[in-house]
Parts: sequence; structure tokens; C-alpha cells
Amino acid sequence: MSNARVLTGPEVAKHNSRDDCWIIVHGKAYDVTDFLPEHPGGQAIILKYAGKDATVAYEPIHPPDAITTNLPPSKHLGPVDASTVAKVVQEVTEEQKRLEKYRAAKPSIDTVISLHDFETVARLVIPEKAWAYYSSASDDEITIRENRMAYQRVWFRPRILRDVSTVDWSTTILGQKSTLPVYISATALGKLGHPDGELCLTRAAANTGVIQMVATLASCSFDEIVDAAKPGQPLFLQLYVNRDREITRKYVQHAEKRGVKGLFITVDAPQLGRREKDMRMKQVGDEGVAEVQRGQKVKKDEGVARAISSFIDPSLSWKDIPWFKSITKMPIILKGIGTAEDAILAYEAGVQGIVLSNHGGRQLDTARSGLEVLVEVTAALRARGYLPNPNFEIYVDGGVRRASDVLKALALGAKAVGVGRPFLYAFCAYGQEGVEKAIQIFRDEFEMNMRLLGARSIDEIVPEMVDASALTSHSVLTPPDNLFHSTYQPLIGAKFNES
Ligand code: PPY
Repeated sequence: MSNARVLTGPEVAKHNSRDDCWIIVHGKAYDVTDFLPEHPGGQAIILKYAGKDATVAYEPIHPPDAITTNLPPSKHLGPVDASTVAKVVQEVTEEQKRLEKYRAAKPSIDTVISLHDFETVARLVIPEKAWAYYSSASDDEITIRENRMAYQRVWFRPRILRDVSTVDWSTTILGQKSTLPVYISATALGKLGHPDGELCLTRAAANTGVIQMVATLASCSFDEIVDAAKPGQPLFLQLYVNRDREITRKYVQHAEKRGVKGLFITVDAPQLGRREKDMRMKQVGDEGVAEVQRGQKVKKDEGVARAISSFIDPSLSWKDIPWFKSITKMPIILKGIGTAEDAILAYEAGVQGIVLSNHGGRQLDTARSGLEVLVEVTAALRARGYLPNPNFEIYVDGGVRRASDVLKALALGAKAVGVGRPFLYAFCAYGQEGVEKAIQIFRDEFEMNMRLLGARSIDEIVPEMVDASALTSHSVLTPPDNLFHSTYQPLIGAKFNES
């Protein structure tokens, strides 16, 4: 039931308890009383805004249509006269003062010369909670660091005197043209770090000819992102499979209708990893929890990600692949393969590709790096005569910070490489311009590294150009990667209360 009458702020304010809870989001009122126990982020945060305008808290975490799709129409109460709504007074916190200080002193984008620089800047100019969510990885964070280290155990075998006056690093990914052998991998909750969220990626991708993989849990809605893309701009979609398959079916078919060129199904997250940096942050909105929820069990220790992951279906299995093939004609790619055994099953299931990935070190800790897995996967698929196959592509993600990393993955058989956090940090630090700069840095690095490697085009990057003999030895010493280590923050243990 949509109410034609325009409500006033004081009318909404009367409904401010657990038993009768209205909130305002984007100028409209909603009755969320029955929804409280179901809210994946817990009741506490909603009750903090009971009877009030919750837009400031809602916006960074949810796509704009989340509230309208999750609440039945009878709970949509209609527009509220903005002039009568009390502004939610956000006190200036120590954190805001810190952010203002760092934002005012932010290095000019002209001084950014490597992908690591975006991380250095982003860490200090985004809210602590955003940094904790983005940067965290699971358990002891061994895998996130190994992802980086693995690239440093592969050495180049460069070729010389090949007339490298012109070099070309453009390629195709799933048949779509890409100016780089790199795609923007899915990262969630972009508005925690920048008000435009993932649209920064879409706009930069449009201007640079790079392909963006849109995340199911993006802060911007899928349609907002597609609407921001240029006509003909290819997009991929990362999919978390819902327990309610009807929701997934509609989502996938809608994406296909809107022209998405590839469906990347995440298969490494039947449960979300325990990311302790994120978990140590207080649950969003826990501070100042209202009187109404005393005595209620509020999960305080889950962190942003775990709190909203309950919709993901842990029963997903190989048996579901034919169903996906039956509901879409988009190429299907399984994202999160970690062994040759599963790569073979994926190939035999008839999907069009696999991403060798450990989810940026955020899922099973001490899982091997995608790069290491790549060597065993290509060997196993070749041994069965499955490769080469132009209709089956292998991608790798995790730990990539340099074009030289990408070249190593390509030499070992990857078609392209996914880059997630560096592009996320680029827009947290400098918005769309940051992402464009990150892509420019890749271009500059590709040009130099391809010349020095003696490869004039992607086809000329061959396995003989790398020595990966140390890749599976997890104990070889290499020179320390100082830039990486300067942004990596060691985990810390439980904190004592301040007296
Ligand atoms: C991740 O955080 O690693 C994700 O893949 C996104 C996400 C965000 C929130 C809940 C579940 C997954």
C-alpha cells in the first residue's frame, strides 16, 4: 500500500520503538518493525535511527533499492516532507577530525607513481571501518601476504634484440576487447570509501577500455552501474548465489538482458572468512545503541562483511552448474578455484572459464596463491588434452600490484588477471581520476616491461620467459618488498578497556 499523503517528520518520530519502528530513507518512510529481526546487519543499527532519517547510515552500505526490494509494498509509507524532518546531528568525532586533517594534506595525484601509493593514501583518508573491511583478510592473514610474495618467486628470462619499437598489451577477455590484460575485479561496499562508490570504476573503465566486474554486493545498484556505462561498454557480473534461487534467477536474467558479458560465480565463500581486523571494529552503529534494545542479543563481533553475508547459499554444489547453464546464455566462469582437481571438474562441467583465486586472502587462510595454482592447473588440463582451448579461459587474481606480475601470470597460461583492492584504493583516494591513473600506471609499466622482456604482443609472452621453479617452495628468501610491507598492518590482539 503506498500512502498518497505526505508524512511529516514528527509523525514518523512517534514510531520509535522496537514494537513500532519507522525510518526515513531517501525522503521516504518505511515501517521496518517486522523486518528488524531479519536485518542481516542486526537490529541495533536500525533502532538507532528509529523514528528518524536513517539515510546517512543506509547509503554507504546498501544499494539504493535494497529497502524497497526487501520490504513488502504495504510497509512503504510514502514521502516525508523534508522541511519537517529533524536533521540527524552527527557530532564531530575524533575520527572525522583525523580524516579532515589527512584529506587536507593528501598528496597530489601527480605524485602517485605506483599502485602501492593508492593504498598508502587510501588508508589515511577513508573511515577506519572502511579500511578495516577492505584491507582485512582471514585468520592470520598468511594468504594475503603470500599472494604478493608468490610473484616474487617467479623470475624473468628476458629475450633481447627483438626490435621492440612498438609493443601492444591489448587483448580480449571472453571475446571482449580490453586495452589491458587486466580486469577490475569485484570488490564490495564501495561507498564506505568514496561517496560515488563503484561508479568511479565504471566511469574510469569507460574512458580507458578496461572491463569492470560488477559485485553482487556493490554499494551502487546493478542498474545504476549499467546506466553509468557507455553504450557498448562490456561489463562482467560477480555473483553470490542466494539461498532463494528465484532471486538469483531473476538477477542473472536481468543482468543478461542488460548486456552483461560474463557471469563470474563466486565458489569459494560458502561461509565468509573470519577477518579479524574487520571483526575488531565495532559493528556499524553499535555505539550509542538505543535503550529499546537492552537485553537483546546483538551480534557485535562479526564485522561489516559477516553481518551481511547470511543470504549466501552454502549448499551450492557442482549439481547447480547445469541449472545456471539453463537460465543464461552468458559465459559462466567459476571464481575461486584452488586446485587442479576442481579445474578439471569445472572444465568438464562445460563452463567457459575459471578464476584461480583465494578471494584476496579473505577466505581459507594458508590457501595457496592463484599464481601457484596456475602452474598445476595448466599442467593438469594440458595432460588431459583440454588445453589449448580458445573457448576456455583461465584467470588469476590476488596480490597483483605491477604489470610485471601480470606478465608472469600470462607467461604461465593466464588469459588475464583480476585486480581488486588496488583499483578500490585508487578511487577511495582520488575517485574516478585515481582509477584512470592506476590504469595509466599499468600502461607505462606494460610498455617498459614488455620491451625489456622482448615480447611485442601478448602472444609473444610464453612460458619460457619465466623461471617458476621456486614457486612451490614457500621458504625461499627474496629481497623484501618494502612498499607492500609499509602499508601492511600487522594484526593486533585483544584490547584491554581504557581506564
Ligand atoms: C568480501 O568481503 O570478501 C566479499 O566478497 C563481499 C562480501 C561483503 C559482505 C558480505 C559477504 C561478502
